[in-house]
Amino acid sequence: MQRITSLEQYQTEYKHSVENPEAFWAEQAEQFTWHKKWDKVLEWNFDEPNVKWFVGGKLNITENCLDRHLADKGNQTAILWEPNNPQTPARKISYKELHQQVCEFASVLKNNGAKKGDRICIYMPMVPELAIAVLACARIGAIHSVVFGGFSFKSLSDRIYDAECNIVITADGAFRGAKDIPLKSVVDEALQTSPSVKKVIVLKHTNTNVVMQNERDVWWKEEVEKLNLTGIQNLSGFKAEIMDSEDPLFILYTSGSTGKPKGVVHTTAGYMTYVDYTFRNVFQYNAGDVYWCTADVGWITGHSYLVYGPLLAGATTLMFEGIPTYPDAGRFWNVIDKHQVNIFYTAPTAIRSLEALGLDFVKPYKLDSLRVLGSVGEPINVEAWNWYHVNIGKNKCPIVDTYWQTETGGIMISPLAGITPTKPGFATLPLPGVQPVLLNEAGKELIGNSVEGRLCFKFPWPGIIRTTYGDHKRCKETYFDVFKKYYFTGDGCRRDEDGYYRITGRVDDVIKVSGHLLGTAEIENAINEHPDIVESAVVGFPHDIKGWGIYAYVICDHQRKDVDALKAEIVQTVTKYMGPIAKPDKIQIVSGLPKTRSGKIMRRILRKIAEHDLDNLGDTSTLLDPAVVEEIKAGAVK
Ligand code: 7RM
Repeated sequence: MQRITSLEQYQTEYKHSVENPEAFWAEQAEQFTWHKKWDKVLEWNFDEPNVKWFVGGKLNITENCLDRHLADKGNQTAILWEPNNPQTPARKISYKELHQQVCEFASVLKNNGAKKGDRICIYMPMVPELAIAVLACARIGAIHSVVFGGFSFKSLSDRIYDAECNIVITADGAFRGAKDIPLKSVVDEALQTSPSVKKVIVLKHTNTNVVMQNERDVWWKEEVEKLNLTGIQNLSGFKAEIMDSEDPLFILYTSGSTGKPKGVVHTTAGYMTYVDYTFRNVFQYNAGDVYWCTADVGWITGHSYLVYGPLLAGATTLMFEGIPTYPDAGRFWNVIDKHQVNIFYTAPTAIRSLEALGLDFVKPYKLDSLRVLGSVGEPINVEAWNWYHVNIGKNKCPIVDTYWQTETGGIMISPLAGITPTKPGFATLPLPGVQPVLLNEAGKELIGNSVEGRLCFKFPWPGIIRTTYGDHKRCKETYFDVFKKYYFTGDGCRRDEDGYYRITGRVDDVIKVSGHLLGTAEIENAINEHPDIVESAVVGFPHDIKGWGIYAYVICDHQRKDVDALKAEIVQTVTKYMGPIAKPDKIQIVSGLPKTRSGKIMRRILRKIAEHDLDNLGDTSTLLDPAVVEEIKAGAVK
């Protein structure tokens, strides 16, 4: 499959994609294996919203990820797995082997009662079986809902409950650096409030002790062995279920402004076409390259650019179980040399934390296999961009700063590696098929360059969110009603004098902490689980490494003298209910919160205090009790 190779070609292709989007995307979708071609490329309106791509088409995405490559790439490595412990051998799984294992596990799912349309929750460590589980669901037409292994039982059970999953796929535990996280016991706790779950399939990985519940819990390995024991293979899973273009492929939960996470729904053909196109063009993948995306499959980046995008393109995708600082802060660079990685895609927060630990961890490594570097998840600051460019890319690797969201399915604004001239801090230009606009607060389009506003898209692309699971109204209200006729991202953005886009950050109540999108309301709910806390308000504050840190203002229902112990308990509570990623960095105990007369918390004021911008609190006269602001200012945590 060819790709864009010059800036002129990008410009021509962009123009074509805007003038004739249906022809453009149909050309991209031609290469795939279809059981039936589409009748119509696109049907859409942003009012309901209702978006359908490749209407009437029939296909299975795993035939395009796997079967399609068997003839010429059967023996090529599909997944290259690097374990948490550098002493454990790496694993190489060829396209042929991956195909076989996906088919086997698809049979296991069927034998355990799974069928097309079921929702299956996957809560696993970063091991190849995670990708196998994802693909096996897609093989049989079940809708996967992967929950990040760093989330705790409450977040997990909320997600299982919302999607009414009937099966959970998990492992005994996960290795993360020196730690060993007992995933199965978190599942057990979550399932106490998840009546929909009938089966739990457990992979043995850490050998942590687990309690297996009779009837409900089965071992992955035993279920696969059963297939072979019967002598005749159970072939039902081997044959891919034929899906409609618009059948849901997966649900992925993302944080929103309320405490309830939103189940973003992606469908089959559009998502497939979009992640394949963007993967090949943004990273400029060449046959034989080793490509490494460090994101966890629990996030959209892992779905689109660790599993689906690379496999659709027939690439070798590296999957890493561990963390950047184990056994030391040179691990990323060690893995790059060890596996001769050509394309490396990571997050600014990882770059900043490794930068802070010093160049001694970089120096032992050559890094000469690298050709392209990528960044995703939050704005990359100029300093981190330069450090990455000079010390990792040795001044010769283009950096693709890729802007996109869970809801967009794939990359929206980004350089094409080595083709689009880059500027540190800028995601640069929209990909073909992407039509960004900047609106002012009144919803008026800002025309021309050197303008700043709210980033929206005015035309659908194939990877766009279709609905929020079980609640279409929420999808409409969150993304399509804020500005009529536009998809609204929730991000602020500047278009500079050259027409280059620079994302300035969220304009709503979600914060990006170390690249993880967290809702302040969800964190508040977790804090409020502490028996002594009556109310809390969470805001973000700029953090050198994490991008944003979490600042929590809490009201305690009685005077506790042991303030430090109380704060430690709050941190523990959040870890227990939500997971360590949501731990507050700063906690301030207050007697009240700044509220309007109608009872709304004035977060603007709390944000300013968290940033120590005490002289610019704006108008506080509309507050119910302005005195509380003085108290909070006086007690602000440095
Ligand atoms: C892929 C992902 C989405 C939010 C998005 C932005 C922020 C992501 C960039 C970025 C500036 C980037 N999905 N964001 N990438 N901001 N430059 N290159 O992260 O759903 O988890 O988050 O992340 O605020 O709206 S996500």
